[in-house]
Amino acid sequence: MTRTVNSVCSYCGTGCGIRLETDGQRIISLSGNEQHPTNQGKLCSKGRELHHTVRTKDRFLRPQLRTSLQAPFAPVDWDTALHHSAQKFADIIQQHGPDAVAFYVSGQLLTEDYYVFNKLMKGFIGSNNIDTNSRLCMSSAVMGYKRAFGADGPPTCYDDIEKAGCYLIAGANPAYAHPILFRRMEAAKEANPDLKIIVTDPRRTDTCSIADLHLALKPGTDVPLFQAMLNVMLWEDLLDNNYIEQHTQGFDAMLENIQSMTPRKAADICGIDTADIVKAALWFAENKTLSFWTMGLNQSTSGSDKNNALINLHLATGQVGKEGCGPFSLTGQPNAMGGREVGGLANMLAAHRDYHNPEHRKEVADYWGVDDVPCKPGLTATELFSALEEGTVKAVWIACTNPIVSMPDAKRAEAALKKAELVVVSDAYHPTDTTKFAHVLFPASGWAEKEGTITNTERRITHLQQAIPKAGVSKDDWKIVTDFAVCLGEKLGKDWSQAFAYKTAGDVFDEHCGLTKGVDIDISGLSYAVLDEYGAQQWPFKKGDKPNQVKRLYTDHVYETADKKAHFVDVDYIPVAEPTDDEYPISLTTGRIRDQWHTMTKSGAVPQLMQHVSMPTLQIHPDDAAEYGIEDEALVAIDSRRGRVIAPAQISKDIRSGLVFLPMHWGKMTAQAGRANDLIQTAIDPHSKEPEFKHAAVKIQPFKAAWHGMMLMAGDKVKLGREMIAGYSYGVLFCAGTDHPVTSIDLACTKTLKDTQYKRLDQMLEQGQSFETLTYSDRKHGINRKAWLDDGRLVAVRWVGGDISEAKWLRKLMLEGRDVGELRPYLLAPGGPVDKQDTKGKIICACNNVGELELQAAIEAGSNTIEKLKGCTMAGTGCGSCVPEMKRLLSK
Ligand SMILES: Nc1nc2c(c(=O)[nH]1)N[C@H]1C(S)=C(S)[C@@H](COP(=O)(O)OP(=O)(O)OC[C@H]3O[C@@H](n4cnc5c(=O)[nH]c(N)nc54)[C@H](O)[C@@H]3O)O[C@H]1N2
Ligand SMILES: Nc1nc2c(c(=O)[nH]1)N[C@H]1C(S)=C(S)[C@@H](COP(=O)(O)OP(=O)(O)OC[C@H]3O[C@@H](n4cnc5c(=O)[nH]c(N)nc54)[C@H](O)[C@@H]3O)O[C@H]1N2
Ligand code: SF4
Ligand SMILES: [Mo]
Repeated sequence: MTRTVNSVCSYCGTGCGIRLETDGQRIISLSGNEQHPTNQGKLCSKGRELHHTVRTKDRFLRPQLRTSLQAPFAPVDWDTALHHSAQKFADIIQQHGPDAVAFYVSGQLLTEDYYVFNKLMKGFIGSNNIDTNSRLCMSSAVMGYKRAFGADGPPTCYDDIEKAGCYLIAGANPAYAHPILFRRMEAAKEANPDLKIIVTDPRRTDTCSIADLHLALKPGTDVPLFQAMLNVMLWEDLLDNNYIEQHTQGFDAMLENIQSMTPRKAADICGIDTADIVKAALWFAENKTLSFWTMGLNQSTSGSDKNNALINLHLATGQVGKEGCGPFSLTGQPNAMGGREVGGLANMLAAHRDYHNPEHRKEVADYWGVDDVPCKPGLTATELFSALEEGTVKAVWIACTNPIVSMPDAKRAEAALKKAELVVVSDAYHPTDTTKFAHVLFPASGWAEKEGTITNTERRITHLQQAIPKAGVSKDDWKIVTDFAVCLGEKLGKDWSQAFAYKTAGDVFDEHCGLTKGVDIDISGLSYAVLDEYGAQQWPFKKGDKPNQVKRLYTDHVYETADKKAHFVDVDYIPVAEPTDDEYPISLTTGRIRDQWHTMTKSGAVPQLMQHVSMPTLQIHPDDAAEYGIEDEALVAIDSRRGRVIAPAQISKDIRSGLVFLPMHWGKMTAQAGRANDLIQTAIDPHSKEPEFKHAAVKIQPFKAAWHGMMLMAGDKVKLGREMIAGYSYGVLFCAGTDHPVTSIDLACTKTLKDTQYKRLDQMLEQGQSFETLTYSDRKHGINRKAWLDDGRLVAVRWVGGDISEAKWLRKLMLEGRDVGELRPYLLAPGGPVDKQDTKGKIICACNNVGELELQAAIEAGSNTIEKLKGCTMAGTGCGSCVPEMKRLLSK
């Protein structure tokens, strides 16, 4: 007996609908939901593999407790774990007050989870010390919207994609970060070749494959660019003066700043052509323009100002609240929007209300049945970690986020957690880089195991149904909070059981909906029943509203500000916080790759997703590589004032000279020396408190390794589990994973390995099994190679010393899984057999396992269009995420 349930992809903010077929125990199949308006059945490479992340070896099943960070964890029952942590929280609150404790939560929690965390901290513990990883992500966009419209309301919808005449994609790489939305943009461009597409990004990303104009500006210079564009529009008389007069405020006050930013001056600051700025301005003003942006604008010490400088362009041209245009901030996490709605940030109250407004506080307090809610802002993410380091906050509960990888200046984040008296972590996986710093661990039920709602980028709320039983004794996050709340109340001599008496996630949702009554996000007309009957719905959805009634906000041009007008914000150009100098002459930026999700606790367990990019590589321009003596694929040491990362170079003209790029995904557990946030500083935007992840000053030099090696492993036979990789403390271990089902690990070290260390590595890999082994060693040249064979098939290879690229053919051999037969003598010898060439090359299409070399061969043989290339190689016929890269190969 199988049944089908509705769910949503738990990766990006696009919010693709998913259908899961289940037999009640397992997920039997996963597919895109054809009925869901967001994706109409499509899924990207990550979404398609989501079911492979639910029952991995490191799924976290039982609560764990320890008294000190040195002690090992011991499994305990829920009561023990809850009472222990509640007692500690209560002691600290009684001794030091409610501001000595904090919650650090996540835009990946479901709205129901988020709501109860927020209610417990703000309404019952009595502090605003709850912040979320959305601080690292969306907070500048929230600030931008609030300053312009008086509320955090993204006014647009996905249907505008087909109705626009121009896109401005600013500091965003949707080809990687929002693939299904990008598919829709690609299709719109194909259907309407007149559609103008402008991309602003210091790197030529795959998103540029559909661009008519790419402005490769210097990091952090977006404000002057937008100001100069407005200046051009003003000069060319392209502004909507009626709109400005009737519906906005603050235009005149910013004129001086705008008029002094000439295109030439901006071109100088941004490092781009004057003519391109003029072109972008004309396209923007002469067409219906939809602007998309994400972290290239938000993650900056001038993030809020970048947001408002962009929104100013929309206000000046009257392009808000109308079809086919408007400012459209893309949310990163699946429920970043839901978190904003429940007010899960330290400077918000619940349901879009303000903590400094006494009326708002009273409304919320009355609804929750408490005397008051706090009027003092809470600590934001980086402030919270500083307070932990200083000792003013003594206990923290971290839920659904992995800050030891994702916070700027990661070593400081480690120091902060080490200092805390109590660190509670609730996660669906263990170990993670953060659980290593915890005293108490709560196992959370994961995606597909729980029910709830999330809100996507276009304000659309989808109901996720539970598909499979909860892993181990894990509980839904909202349930963990509820149980903890009752327990904490008891310890404080209070009865909170009525306030947290929810039996189901639906009870929480109904309460949340009730609290939104009368505010801009009013969803008092929603319930699970409505969502199940009519499908996912956008907010607002008032009592009495019809399904699909509201698509866009501010269509009446009445805003949520006190004067009901939209506000221009006069901003100044503020350069990056840590300018490059003689000692640290290179600018570092960080971001995402196509097939990994954040700190890799989920996507890192899926071999297919390791194929596209398997290591944290440093993207660097050929001129810089030449200047610093760095060769392609050779190891580079990247140093900032805070730390060092070692990564292989990937020389590419797609990045500006003077700038290097590192992916954000790898932490200590996945790459000992590859954690990008060891380099990033904690400088924040003064308004949004969002960190400057997109720039740090660094220096680079070739890394001299005593040896450099590679481990290849066939996934199912032998494995260095994540735990073992973490335990593998000698040398620099880059990364685990790659060619399915073969896993590879890149090793490098400044010291030569001792025989005992090799032995330990071998034991970890063999795990008591016996294999046929072959060895080849040449001490003089630091060569130490070993191959493991099972029934004649290659299952693992250690390749240390000599030319590492020579080991690549072994990957292929392993992948084929055939008897090595007559190749046996050549396996480890220098030179190898003659026909060892890799015929695939780097995997481009993860769905159909098609490599770069195969695509090149097909192009040379006459497949000169995307359609022909698809037909002959099958690449690009799965999720389509690799089509931009195929186009790039074609254009080469
Ligand atoms: N595959 C994948 N997709 C994801 C995620 C993931 O982990 N993996 N995470 C999700 C989340 S939470 C988020 S927030 C989004 C983020 O989505 P994006 O913001 O699109 O992704 P990033 O790679 O962080 O950054 C985008 C681009 O900003 C550019 N940039 C850097 N500095 C500047 C600057 O000063 N100005 C401008 N104009 N551009 C600049 C970078 O070169 C980079 O290409 O992705 C979501 N989707
Ligand atoms: N250098 C650099 N750093 C960055 C960024 C950058 O661009 N550059 N981007 C920033 C941005 S935009 C973001 S959003 C953050 C993301 O950073 P994080 O939030 O730290 O990254 P995730 O890996 O998504 O962490 C989610 C955690 O929740 C766990 N989890 C999964 N499902 C559940 C569940 O149902 N319940 C619970 N309780 N836990 C669960 C996962 O195992 C994982 O440990 O990183 C930020 N850091
Ligand atoms: S675009 Fe991909 S990662 Fe984002 S929600 Fe859709 S399937 Fe998931
Ligand atoms: Mo994010």
